[in-house]
Amino acid sequence: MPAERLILRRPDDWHIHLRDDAMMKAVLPFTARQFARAIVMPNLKPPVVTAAAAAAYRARILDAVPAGTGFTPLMTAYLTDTTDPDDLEQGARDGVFTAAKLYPANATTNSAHGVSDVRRIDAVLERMEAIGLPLLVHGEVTDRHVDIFDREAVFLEQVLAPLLDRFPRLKVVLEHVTTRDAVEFVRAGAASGRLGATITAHHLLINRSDIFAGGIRPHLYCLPIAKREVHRQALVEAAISGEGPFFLGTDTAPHTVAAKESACGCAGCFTAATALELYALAFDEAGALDRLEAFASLNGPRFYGLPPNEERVVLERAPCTVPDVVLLADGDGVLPFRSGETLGWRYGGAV
Ligand code: OTD
Ligand code: ZN
Ligand code: ZN
Repeated sequence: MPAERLILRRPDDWHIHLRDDAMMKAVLPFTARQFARAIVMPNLKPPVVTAAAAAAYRARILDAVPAGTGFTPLMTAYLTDTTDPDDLEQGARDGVFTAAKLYPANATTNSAHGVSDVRRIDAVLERMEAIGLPLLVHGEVTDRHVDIFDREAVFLEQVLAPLLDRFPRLKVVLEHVTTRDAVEFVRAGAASGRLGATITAHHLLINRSDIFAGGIRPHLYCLPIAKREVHRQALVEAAISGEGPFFLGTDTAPHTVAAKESACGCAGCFTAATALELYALAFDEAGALDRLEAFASLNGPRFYGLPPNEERVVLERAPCTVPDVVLLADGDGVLPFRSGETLGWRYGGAV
C-alpha cells in the first residue's frame, strides 16, 4: 500500500528567481508558503552586483513576505568581470551574501553582464575560497558553435574541471543539472564534500520531446534546456539517491504570458505555485517518497553549513489543481508549470 501522507522537515529551495516589484509580490507568497529559506538569484535588471544592492533587494523581499510565513531570503552576488573582492567579503561577513553566482556572459536570462572569461575573476575566486563563500554556477558554455544540447557537458570539461583544480577548496554548486554527464561529474567529486548540485522539478518531469509534443510549448522552454530521456532518468536517479551532493533547487523563473508566448519567447519555468507537489510526483513515480526529505530538507543545509529546519510539513495523496494563471497587480499574468492540471499530491502546510 503506497503512503498516503508524507511528513518531512520544512524544506528549503536552493535556487529561485523572485524578480522585483509587481512580479515579486505575486510569486513570493508561493515560495514562502512551502519553503523556510531560499537562495535568491541576482539576475535583476540591472543585476545585483554589490552588497549594498543585495541588502536593499533583501529589504524589498522581506517587506513583501506574507505575515506569519517566517520566510528567510538568502542573497547572492552577481559576479562580473569587475566584481570587487573586498565588497564581496564585507557582504559575506555582514551576513548579506550567502553565495555568489557565476553566469557565463549571455548564458541565460539577464546574463549579459556575466563573466566573459572565468580566468578574469581569479582574485574573486581566491577570496571566496579563503572565506568559504560558495560559488554557484550556471554551467553552460555560451559559444554558439556548441550545440545547445551539449553546452552543459562541454562546460564541465572545459570550464568547471579546470576551475575546481585551480581552487581546490572552493565550494561549488553546479546549478540545475540536466545531464547524466553532470550527475557523474558531481558524483566523482563528491568525496571532497565541496561540490554540490541542484535539481529542478521540471527537469525531473520533462524531456526534450515534451517541449515539442503536438506543437511548440513555450512554457516548457527553459535554460539549460531539457535533454533526452536518458538524462532525465539520470537526474531522477540522483535526486532519489539520498546522496549528499544532490539537493532541491526549483529554478522557478516567472515571465509574463506575453514574454513566453512570443516569436522569441523567454526561457524559464514558473514552478513555485506547486513546487513540492511536483517533486512529490517525481519521487512517487520512482517509488522513492521516503528519500524526498533528504533531497528537500537535509542535503542543502548540510552543504551550506546551516541547520536543517525543525518544523514539519505534510504532503498528502490528494487532488491538487495547479492555478490556471497567477495575476500580477499591473494586469499581466504568469502561467504556472502544468497550469490547470490536477496533480496527485497536495501540500498540507505545517503539522
Ligand atoms: N533559466 N530562466 C531564468 C533563469 C534560469 O538559468 C537559470 O537559472 C530566468 O528567467 O531568470 C531560465 O530558463
Ligand atoms: Zn542558470
Ligand atoms: Zn535560475
